[in-house]
Formats: sequence, C-alpha cells, structure tokens
Amino acid sequence: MSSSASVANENGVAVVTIDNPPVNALSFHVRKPLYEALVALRDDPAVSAIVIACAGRPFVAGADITEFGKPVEQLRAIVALLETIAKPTVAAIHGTALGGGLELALGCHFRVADQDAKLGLPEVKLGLLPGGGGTVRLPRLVGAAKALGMIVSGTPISAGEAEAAGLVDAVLDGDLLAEAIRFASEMAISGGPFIAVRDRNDRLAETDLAAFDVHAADLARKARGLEAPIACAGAARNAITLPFDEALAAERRLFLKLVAGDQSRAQRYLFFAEREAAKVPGRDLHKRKIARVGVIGAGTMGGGIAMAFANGGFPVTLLETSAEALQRGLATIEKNYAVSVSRGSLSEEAKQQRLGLFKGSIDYADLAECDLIIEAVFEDMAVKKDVFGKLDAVAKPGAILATNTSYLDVNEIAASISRPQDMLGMHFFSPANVMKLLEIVRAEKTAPDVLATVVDLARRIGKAAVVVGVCHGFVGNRMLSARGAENEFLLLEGATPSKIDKAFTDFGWPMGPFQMGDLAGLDIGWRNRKARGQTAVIADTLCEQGRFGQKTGRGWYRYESGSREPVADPEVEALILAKAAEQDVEARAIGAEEIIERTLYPLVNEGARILAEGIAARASDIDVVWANGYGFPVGKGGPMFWAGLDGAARIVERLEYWHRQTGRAIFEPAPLLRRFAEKGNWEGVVGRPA
Ligand code: T1G
Repeated sequence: MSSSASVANENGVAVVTIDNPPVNALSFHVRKPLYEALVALRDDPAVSAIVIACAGRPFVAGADITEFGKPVEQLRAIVALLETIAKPTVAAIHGTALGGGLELALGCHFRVADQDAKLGLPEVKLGLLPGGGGTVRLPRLVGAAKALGMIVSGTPISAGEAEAAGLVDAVLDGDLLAEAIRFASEMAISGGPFIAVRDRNDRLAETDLAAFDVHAADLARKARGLEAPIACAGAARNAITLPFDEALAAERRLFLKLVAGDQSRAQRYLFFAEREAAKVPGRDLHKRKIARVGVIGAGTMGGGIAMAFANGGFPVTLLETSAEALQRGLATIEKNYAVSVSRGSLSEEAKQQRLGLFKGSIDYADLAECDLIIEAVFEDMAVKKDVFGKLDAVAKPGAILATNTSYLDVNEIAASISRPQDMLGMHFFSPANVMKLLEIVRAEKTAPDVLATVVDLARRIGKAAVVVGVCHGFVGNRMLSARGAENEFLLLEGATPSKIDKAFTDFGWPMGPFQMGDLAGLDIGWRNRKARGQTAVIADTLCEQGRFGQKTGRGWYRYESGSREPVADPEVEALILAKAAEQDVEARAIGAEEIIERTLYPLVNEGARILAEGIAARASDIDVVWANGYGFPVGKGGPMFWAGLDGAARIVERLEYWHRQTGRAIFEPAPLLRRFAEKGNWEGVVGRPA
C-alpha cells in the first residue's frame, strides 16, 4: 500500500496530500504517516509553508468510524502538533470536510475552500461529539452561538457561509490546490503573525452567555432522550467558560463516555446499515440512464415526489388529469419552495432554478420522453391498472415504470402490462420531498438492472433506500399494523390515548400512535380497514363522527383552531368507556412497560416474520426503514437492533405471556425471533449482524 499521506515541495511550500479512498477517513494508516510528515516539515528549514490537501472526492470525512475507540488520541496529537508549527499551515478544502477532517483543518492557521465545499461536525449524528478539539476550536473562529448550532445539529455549512462566519479564510475559484499554494506562499512572505486557533479568543469574548444558555436549553428540549446533543451543548459551553486545555480535557471525557454507550453504538450501526441496504445483488450492473423523470398525479404524494427529483437536479414532467388539478399541484409546489426560502433553508435563486425543472402536462404522450415514470394516483387497484395500461402504451422502450402504492400488490399491477421486467414499486413517505426513506419494492419479474438503477438513483436524490419484497404493507406498514394491533385493546382495558402516546414519547419517539394518527388523518386507516373488511370499534366510531384528526380539529384529541397541540378530549374517553362497557371489558391500571410490551414486542416479532419470508434481506434493512420512515428512536438503532439491546430472550418470554393471556396471533413468537434469542444476534439466523 502506497503511503496515504504523501509530501511534495512546491517552491518551498510543502503539500501534504492525504489519499485514502473512498472518503479520506483518518484511518490508522493515514494518521501515522501524516504525523511523521508534519514533524519533518515543521523542522525543515527549506519549507516556508505547509498545505494539507486531499486526493479523490472529499476532503477528510472524519475519523475512521470502523476504528472507534482508537482514533481520537492520535488525531488530537496531530492537531496539537500542527499548532506548534511556526510557519503558516493551510488546509485546502474541497468536497466535504467533516468531523475529524474539519478538526484537522482547525489545527491549521488558515482554511481555504472551493465554491462547493461543505464543512461540518456531524458527530452528533453518530451519538458522539467532536472528539478532536472541534468543540473548543470552532467557537473561537465562528463564535459560540454559531458553533453551538453547528455542533448540536451536525449539519454542514456551505463554503460561502463558512467564509462569512470566519471559519474559512478564502473561497477560491479555479484550481484549488494551485490557489492554496499561492495563498500559503503569500502568507509565508507576509511573515505572519500566524496565530493558532487555540490562541484566538476575541470571538469568545463577545459571547452573550445568557443567550447561549437559552439557545442550548431550547436545543436540549429537542434531544428526545439522546445524550449526544446535550453533551455537545455542554462541551461548546465549556469552550466559553473554561481555559482551553481544561475544555479540551472535558471534551475528551465526554467523548469517551459517549463512544462507549449504547446510543452511539446504535447510531453508528444505523450509519453502516444505511449503506449496507444499498448493496443489492446486481448493484454493479450497468445502470439505465435516467435524464428525465415523469410523475403521474400532482397531489400531496405526487407533488412531493416531483420535488424530491427536482431537488436532486432532475427535470420532471408532472402529469394530471385536468389543467385545474395540474395548476393546483404546481401552485402547492411553488408554495412549498417559498416556505423554504422564507425559512432561509433555500435561496430564491435555487427556488427559481428548481421550479424551472418542472414541466406540467395533461397529455400522457408527454411521458414518452421520460426514463423513469412514477405513478402516485388514488390507492385503488382498478385506477392503478388503468394508469399503467396508458403508460405501457406511451412509455419509451427501456423506461422504468414505478408505482408509489403503499399497500397494493405490485405483482398484480406488473402482470397487467407488457413489460413487467421494467416495473417495480417506489414507496415514498409523506412529505416525499422531506422524508428520507424509500421502500423499493422488487416485484417477481423486476429486472436486476432496473433494481440497481433505482437503488443508485435513490442515493442521488438523498434517499435511504431499502429493497423489500411484495406483501401487504411491505416492511414498514405491515409492521406498523402489528404495532397498532393492540391499541384498541389497551384503550378498552383502561389506557388512554395520551397515556399510550406518553409511553412512546418517553421511549424516544417524536410522537405516539394516536397523535400520529391525528396528523396523518384517521380516514386513511378507516378506508383501508373497510377495504379489507376489518373493524376497530373505537377508531371507526370516531370516523363515523367525522373526527378525522387535525384536519377536522378533532380526532383522538381536540385541536384549538390553528394549533397542532393535542388536547385530551373527555368525549373520546367517554366513548372508550362506553365501548368497553358494551364489550364487558373492565378497566384497570396499565403502565408504560405493559404498553411497550404489547406494542413494540409485536413490532419486533413481525420483523422476524418478514425476515423469515425474505421480504427484507437483512435485519438492519428493517432498522433503516423504521429509523428513516417511522421515527424509531435512532439512539435505539431500530426495532431489530433494540431487540438485542432489550434482550431477545425476555421479549420471547413476554410475547409468550401475552399470547397465553390473549390468544392473539401477534404475540406468538416467530421461530426466527426464538433463534435470535438463542444466538443473541441476527447474524446466525439471517443476513448481516446487529
Ligand atoms: N469512517 C469510515 N468509513 C467511512 C466514513 C468514516 N468516517 N465515512 C464514510 N465511510 C465509508 C462508508 O461506510 C462507505 O463504505 C464509503 O465510505 C462511502 O461512503 C474525532 C470521532 C463523507 C458525506 O460522520 O457522511 O470524526 O459502504 O456511501 O454518499 O471528532 O460518507 O462503500 O463500504 O456515505 O459519497 C465524522 C461520515 C466521523 C461523516 C460521503 N464524520 N461520512 O458520502 O459516500 S466521527 C462523519 C459521510 C469523527 C472526530 C470524530 C459520508 C460522506 P462502503 P458513502 P457518499
């Protein structure tokens, strides 16, 4: 293996190039030669300045996550060494400088970047905090408030924003390396002073600590049981209140505590699980060219899907049945972009550029120029088949045809057209331009290159793709039904919507099933139950009373006009008591533990059934679905990972107990779950380990 940190001398300016594909992670075999090179360059009189740059796609994407436990010490030593170098040091940043990569750059006197660079400390997304001095150095450059936002959110900022904040000294056009060498040489000629970031305290001195604490408290309230955001805020505060070395030592203690914890283990697991999910058979096959995307239906789902592709830079043909419906759809899209502009998350220029990618139509013939066409019309089999019949007639050979159905049989739709090999399901989640999850439904006849093309496309539009087989509700909604199956029984036996929802939010969910139902609209589940001849005595009665949730101001909860805040409604509790009396069910005290057992254990159990049927290829795929599509707390890694944390043997034992109590099939432990309980991980039983 050639050294992954090489040195070249450009007229006295030493260029240290890190080359560790695919993302220049600071793996051991990078850190060692990098450290040694910097020592030599520090002491080399022929060197007037040092530039640190990277080969390949990004600048350094951080510490090597596969090595955890080891990197921080050495990275901290490299940064500390950089700060002892008297000659100017410059980090030349292209692509992404993330985590330990940005911390390395913070060890330099100067940072220059190209226009498209992104800089950030995303460690919080791995259940960690920056462990290479980022919590202490970043505030010294950008100020405490900005640093707090960057470290607790983990969201990278653009080169322009970084320059405005003082994180980057210059955004350079043209050949970044050549410009960086020129910059370094000019600095060397200027003679300095070259002040290490650790010695820059002016920005810190400006801090309004009271405002900082209010901001930090607000961020902490949103942590929902995750330790890392709190630790990040605490470490950023230390930078203000403690001397540099004490704050650095505190950062190290916090880092070591988090890296050893279950939450970070879960979030790191999800990081790799998301990438693993994209590794489908045939992924190296030649991909079909996708230049233009067609979307049929400009309603909530169709509009969101069209925006997801436009946001990814794809021209979109949006088809509706009438000009009025089309205008309504396009107006909603424009309004959604305007909201993003008003929130500052999108520039007016970017909005116009994206709107320019839309072409509205009411003529199927216009879809003939599309390489991928996604149907997002009413959830009815006859309607779907009618649409695909028309599509089959106009779509060009080799075009990929996709349905956005959430429940219907994709094989049945595929069988209704002449080219089933070109067809699959692409199940987006609402709002489709925001929700990261995409269930890609592989139908019986879907061609491998079609699957590989769509999995790759999902990554290009920023989606976490999971390939699933055909069954009712695929992975997510099928398990959601299992999670919700006990809800009515729990209500009849004495629990209340707010009590059950509190058990879920205490567990770490953004909201519980009843608040979620009111947000999504109770009429959707009602229509689905009626279509399947199923009933839910309480929920059906609410719907018969027109209580569809937030959209009608009343559902499981009541909502003051204009408010999304759920208010417990005595009318609902009275309805529940009446239904319980009708069914002779006696109310009793039901605790959070029982609620979790009767809702989340069946969720895991259904996951095991799905694995056994091959509807999902890996336990980790199921976790990617639930973490990205259903708000399963990332600090618990997803239902299948959590089952390992919570103890599969106990889950089986409790399922057996509730099966004896109720006789209900959802509690009958799946054979695969029993095997998981014996083996202690999913590895021996199915696919990739937790
Ligand atoms: N360590 C090890 N492997 C990594 C890695 C990393 N930091 N980042 C990516 N990979 C692997 C990834 O698993 C995949 O492998 C391949 O590289 C391509 O990645 C002390 C402690 C940089 C934006 O959190 O966000 O620094 O699947 O598919 O879509 O404070 O990777 O091919 O086998 O994601 O182009 C902080 C993590 C670390 C950034 C590129 N850094 N990486 O996205 O490629 S903690 C991060 C990313 C830290 C210090 C702390 C993205 C990317 P495989 P990919 P991409």
